[in-house]
Amino acid sequence: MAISYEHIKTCKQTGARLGRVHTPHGSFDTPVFMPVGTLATVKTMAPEELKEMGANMILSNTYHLWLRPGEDIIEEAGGLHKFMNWDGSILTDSGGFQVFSLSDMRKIKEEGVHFRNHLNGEKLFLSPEKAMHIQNSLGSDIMMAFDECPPYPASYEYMKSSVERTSRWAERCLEAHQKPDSQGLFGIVQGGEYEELRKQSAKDLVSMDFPGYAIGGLSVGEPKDVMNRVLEFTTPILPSDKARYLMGVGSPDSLIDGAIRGIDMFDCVLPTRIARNGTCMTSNGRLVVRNAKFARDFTPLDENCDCYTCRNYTKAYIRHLIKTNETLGLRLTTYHNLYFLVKLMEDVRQAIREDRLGDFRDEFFERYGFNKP
Ligand code: PRF
Ligand code: ZN
Repeated sequence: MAISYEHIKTCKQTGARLGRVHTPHGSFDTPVFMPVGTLATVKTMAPEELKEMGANMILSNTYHLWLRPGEDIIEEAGGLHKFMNWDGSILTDSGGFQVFSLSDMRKIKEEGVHFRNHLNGEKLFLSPEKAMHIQNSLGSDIMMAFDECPPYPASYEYMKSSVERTSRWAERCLEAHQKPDSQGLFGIVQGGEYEELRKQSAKDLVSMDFPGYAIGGLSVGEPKDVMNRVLEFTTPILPSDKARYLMGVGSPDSLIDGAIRGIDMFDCVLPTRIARNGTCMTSNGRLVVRNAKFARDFTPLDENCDCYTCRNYTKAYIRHLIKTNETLGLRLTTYHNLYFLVKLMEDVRQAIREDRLGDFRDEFFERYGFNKP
């Protein structure tokens, strides 16, 4: 088995899990946040910088790499790790979600999805078999099953037929996967906000015995309490000796609330995306460094942060770089935001060790401003 989950302890105050995931490219402690490198690069960051800030696992995308440069070129380079000079672990999403969020004119059929290339309009087709073939060529440590992520809200009837198809597609993914010894394939639980369908989806996938499970179809516009409720009735059905991954979730409050509900892995473009328009995550909440009020602020982005950016640069300087479109500005804010989430997850793990994640949550929410009306 390429991927294994080692459970270390459960937080007595919250039930959150401390663990370790082992992959062919090393191990990482969980709960973990995985930076997103859609096009085989975490935008503006070199691999050495990701390593230095403590990231061991990154995410990339089947759909984008299939279109550009093509999985054949990456395979010829010796796989995605070699191609991008990253020797840590890599998880690739299957392309399903990107097809649903980026392209128009898609037709979902039993065999797969017909749609148009979001770059040039060319007709394309993606199926469970094709998504497995591409991810086998990329050589990621964790591959994701090809699923459908329906929009929110979706009717119970639609969601039911979608969940059933996603289960059939998951079977086909297992069947088509060529390298189970070197790449682990995770199943993706869907079902929207419907308890019965989430349970059905989880049961279907668990019976197929994947080395890990993701929860998809959340953070698609539903209120926060819906996400929390779905996690509360879904994670207990998943086997406790396998990793659980909440897809596309990366706001600090959701990372903590997800961990409390038994999630081990998270990814999101949020920290890197907002960094590039000059928004930073700090221990006192979000800070828009572009703001005129920082023109003469010669203090760091976050006085409680010891990242490379905060040790060396001021808000006034970073604001100037961002306002003048200097690339160093994007690099400094990206570094800080990723470091902030990597460090947050370290703090979450420490709080689990000490059985005080509930207290940690309350203090963090108070400081960050999540409790304000
Ligand atoms: N499925 C897949 N990738 C995803 C999602 C999903 O449901 C989400 C939902 N937030 C993000 N990325 N395959
Ligand atoms: Zn910092």
